[in-house]
Amino acid sequence: QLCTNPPFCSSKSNNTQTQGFTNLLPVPNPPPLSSFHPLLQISHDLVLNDLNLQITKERMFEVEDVNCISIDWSSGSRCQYSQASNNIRVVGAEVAYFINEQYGYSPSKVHFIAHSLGAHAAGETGRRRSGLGRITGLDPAEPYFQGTPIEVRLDKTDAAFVDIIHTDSGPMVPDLGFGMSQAIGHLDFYPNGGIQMPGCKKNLVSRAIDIDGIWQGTVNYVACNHLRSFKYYFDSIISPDGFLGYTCASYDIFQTENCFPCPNGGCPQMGHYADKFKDRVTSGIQKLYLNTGEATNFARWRYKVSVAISGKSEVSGYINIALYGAGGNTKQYEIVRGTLKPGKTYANFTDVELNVGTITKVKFLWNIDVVNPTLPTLGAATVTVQAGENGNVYVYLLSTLPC
Ligand SMILES: [Ca+2]
Repeated sequence: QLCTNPPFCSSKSNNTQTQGFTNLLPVPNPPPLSSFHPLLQISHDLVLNDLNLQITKERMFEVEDVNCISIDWSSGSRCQYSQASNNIRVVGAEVAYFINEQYGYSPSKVHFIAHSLGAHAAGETGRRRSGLGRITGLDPAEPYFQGTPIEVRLDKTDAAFVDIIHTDSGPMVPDLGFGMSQAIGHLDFYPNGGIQMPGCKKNLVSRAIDIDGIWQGTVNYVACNHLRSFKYYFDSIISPDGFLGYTCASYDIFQTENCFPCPNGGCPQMGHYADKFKDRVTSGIQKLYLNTGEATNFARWRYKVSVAISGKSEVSGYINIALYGAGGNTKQYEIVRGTLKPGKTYANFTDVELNVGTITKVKFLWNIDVVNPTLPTLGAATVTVQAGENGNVYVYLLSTLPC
């Protein structure tokens, strides 16, 4: 059941170099590049394919000078899940051998970006070859791994830095959540709560009761949530200040209360730039929450917007705002809808589609639901905007409200 196809090895300066996997030859002069990113993937028709890996490499080359190696073990993964999950031991052993014997790179310069079962194969490599620099686990597979000893699965002892993106962490049966919910790395990101991703339909409820049946059944099932972890990583490569993760006790609390703004030490970023935070990881930081968009580009930036209004009578309507700054202007986002009462402050978090930077202007829009012949007016409004990234506060006073 071993991989028979060669991996695809390339670097920015030599995008066509290829080499077989099971019959490796020593590389006499490996390019002296800054680091080395093997992409260890699960090649499953509906999960990740060669095109995904090709475009990931090309995007990586836009931002840094690295060697990329894609490891194709599709012939070991396109079988019963129980067999595929055992095959990761062999894949992990072969890749450990490859790093040890063939390339002569310091393991500390190796970064695995590994999806699903591939994440545990990367963990197996790290168990056999200590000193790996980094493993990024993209929605590591749950069945046969969640709740197991650390020798069995990916964990934070497998590399100097282990970061995880959870995107399909609902239960496997019956909700077909393929990914682990357990936090297993130095930093575990749960975008959108980690279970249901915006832009994805809900996972089908499976009628199969055993995992092998479900795995085989995925030919009829598009693993949208499971694949999102990869897509977020892909977008993060070109978002050097996006995808900030906020430490919080749960996603519900993140949505409604004050796990905001980032503390003085800053927030770690989900995805490619997570390792900028590796020297600041403490035991109090592990589970991180953030929201994303529902389609590419998925990066979002979080602001808290508070609107205090005065006036004589309450009205029914809504308030929208748009932010303007050096980084551009955002679309309109709704802050409150319903009964607007004078004297009350309405606050909401909003995740906008660009990093506004220093805010220079806030566009404030409000409307009432019904035409009222008595022309109700709201009085002065104070709009306060706080940026999640640095806690900076911007206050705007409107002397009169449009009506
Ligand atoms: Ca491990």
